[in-house]
Amino acid sequence: KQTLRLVLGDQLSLANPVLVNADPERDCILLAEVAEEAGYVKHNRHKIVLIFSAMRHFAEALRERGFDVVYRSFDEGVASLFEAVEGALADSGAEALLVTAPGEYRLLVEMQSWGAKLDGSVVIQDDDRFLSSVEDFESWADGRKQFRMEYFYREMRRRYNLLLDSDGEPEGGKWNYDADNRSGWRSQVEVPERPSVAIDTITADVIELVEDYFPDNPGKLSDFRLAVTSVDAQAQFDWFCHYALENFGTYQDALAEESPWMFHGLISMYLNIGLLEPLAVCKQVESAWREGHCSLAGAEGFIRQVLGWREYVRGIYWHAMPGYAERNTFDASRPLPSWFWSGDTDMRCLSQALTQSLDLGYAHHIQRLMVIGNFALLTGLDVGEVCDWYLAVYVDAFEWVELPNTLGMALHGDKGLMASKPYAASGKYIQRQGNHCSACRYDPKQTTGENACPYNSLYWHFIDRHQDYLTKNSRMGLIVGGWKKRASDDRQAIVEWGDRILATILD
Ligand code: DLZ
Ligand code: SF4
Repeated sequence: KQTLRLVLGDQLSLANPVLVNADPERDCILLAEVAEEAGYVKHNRHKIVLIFSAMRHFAEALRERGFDVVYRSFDEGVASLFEAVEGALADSGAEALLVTAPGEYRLLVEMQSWGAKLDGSVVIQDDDRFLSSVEDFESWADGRKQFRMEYFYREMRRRYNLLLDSDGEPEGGKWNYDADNRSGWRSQVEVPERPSVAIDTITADVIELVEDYFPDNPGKLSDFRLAVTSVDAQAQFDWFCHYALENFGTYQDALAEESPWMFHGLISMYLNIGLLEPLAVCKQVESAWREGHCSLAGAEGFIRQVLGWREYVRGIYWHAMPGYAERNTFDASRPLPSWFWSGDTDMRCLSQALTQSLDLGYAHHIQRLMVIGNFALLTGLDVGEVCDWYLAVYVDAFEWVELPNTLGMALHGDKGLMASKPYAASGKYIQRQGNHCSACRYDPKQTTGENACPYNSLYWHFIDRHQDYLTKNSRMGLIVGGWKKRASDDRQAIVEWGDRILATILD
């Protein structure tokens, strides 16, 4: 064979640029389950099963297309992608290696060193499966003092002609329907039951393997229910469009006791590993709206996430790496409490968000941002540790998407490069958005005292200790002003209670 084409565990689509021009006669394709990728954080077992099983199914699909596929399974003990490549080059006699640029900076740097270490040539191709290339984002960013997702998103809407009327203006006359997409949850409607994906023998084998090799990683595999092929992922997405999209927008920001996934799409993991394509899902949702299956606000909310935020965070990542990972606006350095790995806390909202994250590898946006992330922001947990936790725990987490969302958006570690204000909130916000508080031992209306919701004193503690910084933020200045006007006795009592919470809650 002439060329070895390496396909990574999150590049499983036929649109992957290394496969587009592949020739079964001349080329050989390599997929490898390796210790280094499976071990650089304590990945959720759902994530490992998803990736390994999807890799194995994809290898089968390539073989059915006539390709010569080299597949290294985890129990062969291959240490790294480099080792797998070295072996496959020697075995196949190929002279060149072709790979699509990886989604993580650490792996790109590593791959850039391969050429010098191997006999053959190494070509790293751009990943064109995104709707905004790294260069597109750079030219958008060039000369802007501040980045705002909203403006990036509007350009993307125009560029891809999504939700535009015949004059090229936004449908309904507005670009942004966020205000219609943030109802609180009081069990207003029934949450539809999600169909499970059948587990075939390939997935069953992988589950067994992962249970053997990763006994200490989080993830309750008896609940594994993810699609591992593009056909099944599409069927899950079709189900969403039929049964959940109708309520998706309204309850996008809601927090529910009774369901871990509410009306959410649950497709980020499929988009991120290549089983679904971003433009196709946006178009399908636009059609659903045009056919009357959901509100304009709901369709806009969905498309904003995929066409806007998802592309924007990737742009920020490649724009700001490698220094980005080291940023830490508030010098947050408290160690992650051990219960982040068990969910064992009396704070009901937080316990539920942590538990489902660990058990299922999934939590929706508001749980990640306003329950877990907000807690980490208010208590000043170590930015690096929190980022590693998110990278490990979620099935859809790859650094290009995880780092800007965690370090930038949730922890404001980048001084607002990513989002215009810190997403700090008290228990009042969590109470408004959902029904956890009525099942909680704490009271969201109290700020001090044994029954007070910890988020309340922690919120003011955060405002107080970072007032000099926050006062300069146009969206936080008023809050700081209001805090300073409160009677000093009140402030002192709240800060002292916050100190006590910090001293006791973070074991
Ligand atoms: C996340 C992951 C895991 C758990 N295992 C593998 C693997 O064994 N082989 C592989 O090719 N990819 C794996 N991945 C995905 C890679 O880590 C991913 O390609 C990089 O993080 C770049 O986004
Ligand atoms: Fe969460 Fe506070 Fe409500 Fe309890 S009272 S569920 S800790 S917001």
